[in-house]
Amino acid sequence: MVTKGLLRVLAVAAATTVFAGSDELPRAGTTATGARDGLTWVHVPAGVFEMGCVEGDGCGDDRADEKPRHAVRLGSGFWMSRTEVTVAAFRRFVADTAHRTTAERDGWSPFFDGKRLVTQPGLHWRTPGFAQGEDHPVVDVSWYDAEAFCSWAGGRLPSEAEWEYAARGGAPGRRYVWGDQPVPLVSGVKQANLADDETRRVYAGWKTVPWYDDGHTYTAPAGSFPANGFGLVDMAGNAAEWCADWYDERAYPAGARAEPLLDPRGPAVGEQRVVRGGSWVDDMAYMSVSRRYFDAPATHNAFIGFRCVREARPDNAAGAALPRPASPAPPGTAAWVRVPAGSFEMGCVDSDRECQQDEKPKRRVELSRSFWVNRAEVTVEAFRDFVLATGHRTSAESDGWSRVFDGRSLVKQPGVSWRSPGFEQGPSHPVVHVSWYDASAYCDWAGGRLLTEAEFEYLERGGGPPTTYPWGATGVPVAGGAKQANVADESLRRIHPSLKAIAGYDDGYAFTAPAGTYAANGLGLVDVAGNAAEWCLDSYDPKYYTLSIDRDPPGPPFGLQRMIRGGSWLDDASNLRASYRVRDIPAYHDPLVGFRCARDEAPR
Ligand SMILES: [Ca+2]
Ligand SMILES: [Ca+2]
Ligand SMILES: [Ca+2]
Repeated sequence: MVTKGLLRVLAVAAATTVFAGSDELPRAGTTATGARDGLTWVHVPAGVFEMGCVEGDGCGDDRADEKPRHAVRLGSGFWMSRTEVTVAAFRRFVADTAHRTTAERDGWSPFFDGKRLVTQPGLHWRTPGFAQGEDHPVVDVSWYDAEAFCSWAGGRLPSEAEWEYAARGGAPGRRYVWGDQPVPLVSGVKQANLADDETRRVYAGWKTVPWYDDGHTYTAPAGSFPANGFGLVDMAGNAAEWCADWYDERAYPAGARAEPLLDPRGPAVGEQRVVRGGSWVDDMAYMSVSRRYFDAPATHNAFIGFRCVREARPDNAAGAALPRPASPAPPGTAAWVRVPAGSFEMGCVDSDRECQQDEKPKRRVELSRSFWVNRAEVTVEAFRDFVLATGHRTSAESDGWSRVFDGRSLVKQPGVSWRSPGFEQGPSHPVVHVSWYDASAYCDWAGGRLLTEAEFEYLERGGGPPTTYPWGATGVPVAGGAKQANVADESLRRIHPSLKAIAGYDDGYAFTAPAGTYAANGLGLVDVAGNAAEWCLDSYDPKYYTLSIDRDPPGPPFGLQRMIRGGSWLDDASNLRASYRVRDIPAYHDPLVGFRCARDEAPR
């Protein structure tokens, strides 16, 4: 059945492929229309070029990362979208995949007020803060969104070398896409949409290109300015563009080389992805073809967009149509428990001497409606169902690395993800190496949502009186003679002897344990304390408890970090306190943090 579906999709692609039946590689400059995306794609030939700072450009201390200039060989030609990915093309992608962008999940994006970026709720690719036509470049897209689009379109993001090669358009040694003139004009013809007189009309005092008016304050329709030697437009300005590579200021090889570098792809591990080309908000300082900059992959703003590349096989002009994942189905492996409405003391317990400021003041919180919650943390098996149904790619997989515990701290390691977590996990273990975005996408699919922080602490207290720990007043997770949680214990200390653990307690598991190995709490839930720590819905505000409403508190309206509660297999007593608040950026992933979902209606 899968094969039949694939054949049908390929047949559709073949019907719209310009080169169907041809064995010849396309000539440079040949164009084709993308089957899915509707974009125009240009064939860029293989070749050798000089990458980096050109003579006469200076490239001072703040641009040392553009040196030394060095030869690069791109071993094969490729297709590249002629323009930045447009709003229209992105809309087709979203209609086809129901993709929710990072900005949409965050619930906010930065708005440029003329001096600085101000976090503002409700901004995303559909509403970036200014009017955009369908033919404008899509912005407010993260690197993850860009990667997902390019994959859907049958390609990938360009490497940094491919991007610079494409931007140079076959003309060697130029400082700018259009030549060496430090003004975006060639024979009186305007060359790019950047910070100009139009920009200054809205953002008085902003640094702009003097005596230049390109007619656009914000983004311009893709292709409003002349194409370069390869037939590509807007390689300078309009939207800046995500590249595939991790940024490394020392990415370029030091010293003389006999041979050009072949198809460089950047480092395996990093924190920031390369951005190229400058945007509508940038002046000439960002317009040099060799200019490199970067942002964290979850970044989204009104300046950065992207374009994709595609392998130049003869049959790939329109993009190979990928097999669609099966349509989303409800999870079969997750059990749900109904939690009654009620009220409880939230925050620091009086007798607890380890409380942090953000756990205070303690207050009575009411949850006015019953809700449903996963009995256990979402398991590897349930998460696999989700991935098979939706084709979801986790943040860790997109990053190409996650963190492993080396006995002292969490260190980045390539190839680690939920599929390959760095230690043994069976199907009923809690899934880890998942970001808040992954958790949020899973709960959407499961017909639910993440838990609010108040709901989570309510679950931790399990309907009992307020105590320091979810299981009682003492730091050892034993109650009624039964072990209560998988935490940092003697099992873990047998592997890492110097580790801080709960002395004398042995829960039998060094890393994660199968869901439900320990006693259920008063609400019938397992592993609320320990095993995997759990992402919550709420953003973090250290003062939230002083400001919050006490009935169904929803969490702050927005923030840069999301809450993590409950402690993990690597935590000893103090991090397992029921009121303890941990948080991180939503793109964070490690071997400690998983999640469970809530829903307001009974699962069907
Ligand atoms: Ca402009
Ligand atoms: Ca651009
Ligand atoms: Ca343990």
